[in-house]
Amino acid sequence: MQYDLTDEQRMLQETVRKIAQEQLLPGAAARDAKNEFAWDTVEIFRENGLFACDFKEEYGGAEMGVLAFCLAVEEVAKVCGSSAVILLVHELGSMPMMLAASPEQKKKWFPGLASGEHLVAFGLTEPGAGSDAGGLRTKAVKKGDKYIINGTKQFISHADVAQYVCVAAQTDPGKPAHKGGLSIIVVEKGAPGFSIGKHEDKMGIRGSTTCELIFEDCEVPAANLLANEGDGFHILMKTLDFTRPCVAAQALGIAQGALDYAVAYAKERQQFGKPIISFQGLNWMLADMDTQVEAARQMVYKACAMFQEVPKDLSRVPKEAIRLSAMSKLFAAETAMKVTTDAVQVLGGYGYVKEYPVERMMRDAKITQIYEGTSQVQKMVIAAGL
Ligand code: COS
Repeated sequence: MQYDLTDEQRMLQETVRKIAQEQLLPGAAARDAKNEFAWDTVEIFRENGLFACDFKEEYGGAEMGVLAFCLAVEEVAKVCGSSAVILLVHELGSMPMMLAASPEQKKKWFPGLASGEHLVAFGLTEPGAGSDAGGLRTKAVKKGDKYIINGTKQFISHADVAQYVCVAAQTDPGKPAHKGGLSIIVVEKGAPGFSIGKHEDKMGIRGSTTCELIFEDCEVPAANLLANEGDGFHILMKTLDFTRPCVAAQALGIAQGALDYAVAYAKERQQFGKPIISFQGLNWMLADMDTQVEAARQMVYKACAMFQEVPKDLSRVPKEAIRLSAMSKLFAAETAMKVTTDAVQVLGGYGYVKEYPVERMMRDAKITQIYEGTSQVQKMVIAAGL
């Protein structure tokens, strides 16, 4: 396992940094204020081939791996947390397919996903099942060559704009979730009986939509089942193991963006006749922020390096990789919240108003402690490995 960046990864990092600074930064505040899905970001990602990063070349992907993908997420998140979510959800929604779809299914779904023509969402959470992933109640019953799905999903990012949603459902309610009770079925936009319910009005990442999904006798071809009936819980857990470092990369980017802004501000802002960065109380705070961000980066890159290859047998994902995935998400998310809060403090009154970006960054950081497993769930995963 190696996590020094290759020349190819550094080139991608520099390219995405330029795209983020020149094309995403100018609209970041407006995306937050508008509170609508950021199609302008999708266009920029499509034009620059960023959705392709982690797809295999045979499907039109760039096959650069999850570390490269996370470098892109980090650069985007430095300037716009909402735009970073658009990349993240694409990876999260595609991951069950990457891990468990058949070659025929991949051939059908991946070219449109790699180009970004189609978007995809991940349908796990329900009103009664968030941290308790196995407690979901949506049901899918096989009838002939179709599944009939009934239930409600909640807090699903981008399901309103996605072509596909990977939906987790009970296919054998008599069995516990992790012993064959759940399956993952790909529901396509426009499937009869599938509709979008309420849209959430969120604290942060407001350029990304989050909504409720309603399935009322929704009919889906049985051919859209991933792997075998009953494999669902395992696919879900593996998906989250693979994608938590990506959320960690978003948290890392938000934290670095806030730190950079706070340092630049502290050099300019004069009080008591000198720049505030010359006061030890403040520059020690910046030193702590810098140290935390760098520690988060090392964890995120190391976790990503462990997930560069998808093993053919998913039960062989090393325990060490699961541990690092959860640790990187936990540490980077906690760092993002701490560093953005401190960045607001460095800017004082200016930090508390919307004219300056650290206020938005602090709101955007909060979700990284919650989605794809709360910080408390990451501790459960880490503790389970001890
Ligand atoms: N990899 C492989 N196996 C795993 C696993 C993983 N990451 N996590 C759990 N398992 C296995 C366990 O080893 C256990 O198997 P055995 O019964 O054979 O020992 C089985 O799955 C059940 O494990 P456990 O009893 O710990 O499951 P729980 O449902 O109680 O909780 C957590 C597991 C909390 C880790 C899981 O439910 C989780 O990740 N929840 C958070 C979900 C989430 O992120 N939600 C956010 C929405 S998605 S945006």
